[in-house]
Amino acid sequence: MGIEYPVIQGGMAWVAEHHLAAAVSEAGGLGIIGAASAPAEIVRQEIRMARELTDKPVGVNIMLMNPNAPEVVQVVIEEGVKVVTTGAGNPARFMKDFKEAGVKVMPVVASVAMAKMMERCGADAVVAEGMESGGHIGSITTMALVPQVADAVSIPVIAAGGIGDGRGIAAAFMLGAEAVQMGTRFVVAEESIVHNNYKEKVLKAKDIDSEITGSTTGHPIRQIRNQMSREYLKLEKEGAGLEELEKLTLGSLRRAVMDGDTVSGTLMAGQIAGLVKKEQSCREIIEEIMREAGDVLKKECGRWAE
Ligand code: TUI
Repeated sequence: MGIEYPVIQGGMAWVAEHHLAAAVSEAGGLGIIGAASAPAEIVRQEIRMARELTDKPVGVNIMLMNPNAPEVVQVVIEEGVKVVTTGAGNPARFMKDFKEAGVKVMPVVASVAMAKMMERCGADAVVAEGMESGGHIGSITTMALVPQVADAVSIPVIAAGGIGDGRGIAAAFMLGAEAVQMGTRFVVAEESIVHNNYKEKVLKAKDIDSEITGSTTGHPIRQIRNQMSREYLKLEKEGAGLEELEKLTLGSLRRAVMDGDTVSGTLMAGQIAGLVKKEQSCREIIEEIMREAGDVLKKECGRWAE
């Protein structure tokens, strides 16, 4: 991928716009623009604006539940983006177009079966994402998922979910990953456009402060506990229908990210938020975590060599 460090930034809806993606790439990682539910032309503009900020490669995350996904795929190809991650679904129907255009595809998977299917249909790598992650998640932890995926496929595995510092990177390597994807730590980056109220919630969160809504809808979402998550879970417990639940969450991530509404907004974040304690530039984050990873790996190797 032509990057210096094996650190990929999660393609977070509303959060992963051009400033953040360009800053991560400029710092030697792989910045990703999260297309989420944006119209394709907005994604085109985001790609172009990122390129004004960096000459390094920037990828795009395609959220497959977006009805506009086919148009976003075309824009990504037209704009000459070289690497794509996908989430919340199966990208098989786009694989032929991506291959023909020379785009590397790294689907996010939450199970071994999905990882194998993605390898069969031509994925260049898979992001094995555990349920410690923020946002839309599967049901297996990173610790259990990554080694099972690494054994099941021969393409590179990127670990995601619960990784927030160099110890997490070192651990991911031990589990068979060749790179990591981080989201929550980048939510509070200096270059992240996330509203300060949201950043404060992440910085103050403890290990147990997230919860999962939407388990009954088939789209479980990890977020920091607040009035919104409590109300949602209450409605779910009372057997509310999809329509009523969707009414509650309509625009709720945008409200949190853009308006700083920490009451009725959805504060997506991973379980690792508890160790994210300060706002830093993307360069500081990446340099710090790579130094930490090197330190712990050297220390452990020395211990085991004795
Ligand atoms: O996609 C994510 N995380 C996200 S997407 C998102 S936007 C959203 N907002 C409201 C409702 C739903 C989405 C917020 N966070 N992570 C990647 C990921 N992909 N996690 C789990 C999966 C996944 C799940 C099922 C990947 C494949 C899959 O396969 C289903 C199939 O079609 O076989």
